[in-house]
Amino acid sequence: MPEFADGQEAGRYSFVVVACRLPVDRVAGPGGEMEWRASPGGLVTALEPVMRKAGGAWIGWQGSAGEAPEPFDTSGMRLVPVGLSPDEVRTFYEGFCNATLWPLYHDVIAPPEFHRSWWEAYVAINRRFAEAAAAQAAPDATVWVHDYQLQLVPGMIRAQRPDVRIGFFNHIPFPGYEIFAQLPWRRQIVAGLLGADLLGFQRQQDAANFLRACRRGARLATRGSHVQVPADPASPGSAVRDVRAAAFPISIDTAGFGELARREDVLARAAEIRDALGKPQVMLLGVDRLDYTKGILHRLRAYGELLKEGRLGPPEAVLVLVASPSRERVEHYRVLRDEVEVAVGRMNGDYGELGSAPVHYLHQSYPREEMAALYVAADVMLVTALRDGMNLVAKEYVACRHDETGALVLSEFTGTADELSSAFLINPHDIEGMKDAIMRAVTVPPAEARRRMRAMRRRVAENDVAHWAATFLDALEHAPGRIRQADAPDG
Ligand code: GDG
Repeated sequence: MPEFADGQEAGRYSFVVVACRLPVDRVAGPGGEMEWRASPGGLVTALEPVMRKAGGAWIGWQGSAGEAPEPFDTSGMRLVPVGLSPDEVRTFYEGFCNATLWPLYHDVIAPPEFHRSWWEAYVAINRRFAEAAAAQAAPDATVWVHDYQLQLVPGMIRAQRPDVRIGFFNHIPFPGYEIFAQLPWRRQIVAGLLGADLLGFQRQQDAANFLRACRRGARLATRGSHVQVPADPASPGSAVRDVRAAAFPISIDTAGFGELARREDVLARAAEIRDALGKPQVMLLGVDRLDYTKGILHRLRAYGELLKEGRLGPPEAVLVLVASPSRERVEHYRVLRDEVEVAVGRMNGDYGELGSAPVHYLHQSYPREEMAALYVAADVMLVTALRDGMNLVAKEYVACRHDETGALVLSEFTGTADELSSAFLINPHDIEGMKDAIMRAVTVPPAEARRRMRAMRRRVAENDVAHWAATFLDALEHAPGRIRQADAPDG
């Protein structure tokens, strides 16, 4: 085995994924014993089929505080848990990740908090992930690091293991420089990311924002989608390493959702859902993690006004609002939950009748089968995010509509809107515009609905998660990554 920095030996895995979360949660079973259970979420949904196929190691946190369990094998991959203490969950995960970076990167919809102690935790935990990755990676391995929780990891791995090829994918937006510049540690974040050979973003705009942060914040030269990074930071101006930053819009397991949506039990459940709702003519649906970026309150405001104006309402039309529990210990999420529940309660109080409520609110997580049944049952899907890296729910809905019926109301501020331009696009801040779009979706003539749905289904079929991963990994394999003399910059 070759040896690297600190006398470290190379590991065994030629493909290593590093993500904040493992694709499983450690939870208490019925008898109180701890067991592993597959966990929902955007990244897991996206990467699981790819990992299974490639085989390899996945490094991540198990989702609860405590010591890391021993690595183990499951579904054809090695899972390597990283432990976080209760204090680290508070400062790193709930703090710097979810109360600093998350709001900052989502256009400061909520005010980000800056605490130096949280930053120190971020550095320490990123190092822990980087060390675990460096220990698992075989000589010349490919390492794929994911998301905003681990932006320092590419640089830290490169320092230990210059032999490996490093890709990074950012699942959430990368903000404009005016917003990013607020971050007291912006220089370190850019330097950490530039440890990668290839940086993937959801939209062109996110990649452009990052390239601008390199020019403005780090005073680095860019040419097209390439950044020239000094190979030796101690002597800038000599040899450079090329890092590419480009858009790779993530997608879903389109065929998997399509199959689910054809299953007898799922179709029967979809019919049962409509019966339970009182057989409405129109079922509207919203499915999100209960998160302030998803525009749930804006959606409720528009729907509430439509109820008040008598343009929609039970028993003809009902809204099912699935808000899966998320980050419940972070203050902004607690406040949001209260606000959503007050709004739903008020609407049902004002416009409901015995046995007939305008909103069916579910603060629960469901198996994939139930999600598919909801998508099959719904006539109109409402995706009203104020800012969203991509939004997989919108794509899942489209993938489940085999008969080409159904309508998607989709916020312009999602990455998905760049791809699904045949949706009813809305600005969720424009309540009147959103109300009109909802009414157009509810009353769309069948031929127009079919034309729109067919175009969206074509796109989701072409760019599924396997295509996304293959495109990224192919680009990573061909990323320049070599050290050479600097070019003249774009200016
Ligand atoms: C981040 C970015 C980006 C939700 N509730 C349940 C459940 N889900 C699944 C959905 C979907 C996923 O979780 C949510 O993905 P989204 O894309 O809608 O949003 P985020 O969680 O915010 O994901 C986002 C994504 O990463 C991928 O890059 O698109 O912009 O914010 O797949 O179906 N799944 C199950 N039960 C639930 O109750 N089984």
